[in-house]
Amino acid sequence: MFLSKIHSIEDFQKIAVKDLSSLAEEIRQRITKVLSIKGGHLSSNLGIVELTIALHKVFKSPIDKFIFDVSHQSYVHKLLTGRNPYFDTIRQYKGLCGFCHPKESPHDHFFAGHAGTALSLALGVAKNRDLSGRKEHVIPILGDASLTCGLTLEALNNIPKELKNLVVILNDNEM
Ligand SMILES: Cc1ncc(C[n+]2csc(CCOP(=O)(O)OP(=O)(O)O)c2C)c(N)n1
Repeated sequence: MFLSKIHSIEDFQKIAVKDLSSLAEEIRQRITKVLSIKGGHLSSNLGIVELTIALHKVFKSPIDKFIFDVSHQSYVHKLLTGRNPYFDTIRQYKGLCGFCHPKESPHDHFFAGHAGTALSLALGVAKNRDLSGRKEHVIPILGDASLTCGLTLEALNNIPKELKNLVVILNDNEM
């Protein structure tokens, strides 16, 4: 059992690469079990398990900043950043939020919920980083639906003019 030992991102970082597929399976079971009772965005989260694990292995949250579009697909991120013990409170009164929420964790940088905001947000955050002389990564994580939003297309136009470095993750599941 790996998931029950994760109380912080540091606990996750200690897990060996060879054990990450077992962790992914535990995460899928946890999400399926809790959401079968509480409801929520099931398929979006089942579809981003390995990707979120990989992102948290490669980048160093919360210094590096993940910005999830909508953030309906952030449940795996919540489980990896110390919120597994409370995960069954998700979307309940006084429980975990169904989206990213800065009051919930230093790993959540914005309270979103609307589609199409992440790329534009990331542009602003990365510009602030550059103007402040910092070097951390800002990583927007988008679904393909985000590319139907004007705000995203506007950000795509502006990013090459404004930034030298931005890693953008597009999770294209054709849904
Ligand atoms: C402005 C706005 N319109 C509609 C919604 C409802 N909504 C929630 S998730 C979603 C689509 C998400 O698709 P995608 O970004 O491709 O991610 P996936 O769930 O497929 O991984 C929509 C339309 C929303 N959150 N915001």
